[in-house]
Amino acid sequence: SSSQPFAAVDLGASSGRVMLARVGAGTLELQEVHRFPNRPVRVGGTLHWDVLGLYRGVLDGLRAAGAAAGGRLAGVGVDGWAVDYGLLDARGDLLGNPVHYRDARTDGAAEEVAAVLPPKELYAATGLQHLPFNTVYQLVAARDTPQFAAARRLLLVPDLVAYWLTGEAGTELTNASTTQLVDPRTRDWSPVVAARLGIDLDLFPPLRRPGDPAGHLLPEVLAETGLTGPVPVTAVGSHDTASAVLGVPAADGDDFAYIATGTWSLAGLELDAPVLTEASRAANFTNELGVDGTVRYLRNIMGLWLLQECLRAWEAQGDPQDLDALLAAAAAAPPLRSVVDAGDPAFLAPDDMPRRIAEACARTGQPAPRTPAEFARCVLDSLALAHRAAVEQAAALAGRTVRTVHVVGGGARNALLCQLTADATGLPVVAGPAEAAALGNALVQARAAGVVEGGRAELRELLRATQPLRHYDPSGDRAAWDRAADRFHGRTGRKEG
Ligand code: ADP
Ligand code: LRH
Repeated sequence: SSSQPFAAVDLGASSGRVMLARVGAGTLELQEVHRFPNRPVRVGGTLHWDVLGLYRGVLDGLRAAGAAAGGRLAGVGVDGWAVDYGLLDARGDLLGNPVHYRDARTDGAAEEVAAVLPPKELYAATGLQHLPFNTVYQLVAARDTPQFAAARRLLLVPDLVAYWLTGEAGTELTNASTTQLVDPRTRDWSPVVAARLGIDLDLFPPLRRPGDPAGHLLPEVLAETGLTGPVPVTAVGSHDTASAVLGVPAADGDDFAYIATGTWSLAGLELDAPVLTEASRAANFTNELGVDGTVRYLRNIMGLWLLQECLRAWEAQGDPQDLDALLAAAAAAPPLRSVVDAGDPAFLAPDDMPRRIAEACARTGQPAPRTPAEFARCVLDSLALAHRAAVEQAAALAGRTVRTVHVVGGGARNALLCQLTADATGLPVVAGPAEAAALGNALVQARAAGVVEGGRAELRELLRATQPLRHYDPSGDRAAWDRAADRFHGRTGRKEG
């Protein structure tokens, strides 16, 4: 048929990938052409992203995409994790490696900010949940450094990659909304917040929106990747979660919640307008901006990071685990034996995760898991409970009803997590696509290129028609989940509304 090849670059906290999407009327085929690990590096006491290593992976991926598509690409889009940035000097050269949001440099920054802009006012102006690593806190932590003094420009990570590919600098709106410097009502910078915090908004290149043109691959990039120009680059929902939410295969008119689960679980609703109430702030829900004028009303949950870090610890101790076998054993382990608060900042930094989980269980008077299978079960039960709390509270705070839960991202491949999420919420779960972010990325490009037409409903219809999905009905012991939810909320004080 007359489908067109688009490359979606998707940079996750655990891996980067370049996906080739062939898109046409009624056609959407996704092929993984290159995946590369994203391994942070601690040096000089600071945890960094290896951003040149990632860019190398992007170039290799574009070469592979071109090879798979016969040397020609109809477009490229870049999305990635939120909040982090690189600084450029007056010549446009990168000043140092971007710092990882899990680095400890932001310790104490929230208190510093609160002293000049109280949390209630900051929330009323930006609608952003408190996360200790929001870009504003990173900027407060960085602003007295010599590097910052030399900075003339700040580029969020996906925008930095797009800048290297094209030579053109912009700030894509969905990811800009995670800086805590954007007003979700105007969908533009908040000059008031920036002024109060002494942050110079001129550091940010001009805003662009998903679907806006973002330049063309530079000659040096064409040479490096073997591609034939011109290859347009299009701004997509450059926050990976914004692209993933567009990639949710909901039917038109569905009352749905989504859970984008990978390194993080981002659980919530798609809304037309932000919820900026004090109850919403107290429950720590965020109003990030989505594609096509939407608001992503959600809460960050620690996610499969808990499992990733357990696996890393066991490997370092000479006890590497096979994920499939581990999940099979976890499915057979006793349910709801002990649960931890998957929102607890104690789990944020990289460290010995099994030890921290065992400590959290001991602190709350529960038996500590002993075997890898018991740890995995504890993590997945805890995530399912946190998913339930976020879905229920988001619905209550936004005054909405939820009838279906869509699980997208790498966690959609985890059948046990999907089933436990159905059991805990008491709602049917539709799982997939696992690469929702890449699909959302490609769909925005294809629409901008005129290859597909329509709004979210039409784009999602194409997803439903083409992507394999799995269905999970709630099963198991409802009363046991209700009791666990009560215990869990009682302990963490997170039950709101
Ligand atoms: P990120 O974008 O944050 O890097 P992903 O969306 O790629 O994360 O999700 C990665 C996670 O998905 C892994 O940590 C793992 O727990 C889970 N995952 C990936 N593949 C599978 C699989 N085949 N079975 C079970 N879980 C999987
Ligand atoms: C997921 C994600 C999430 C952010 C976090 C920093 O990859 O973008 O939405 O909160 O990374």
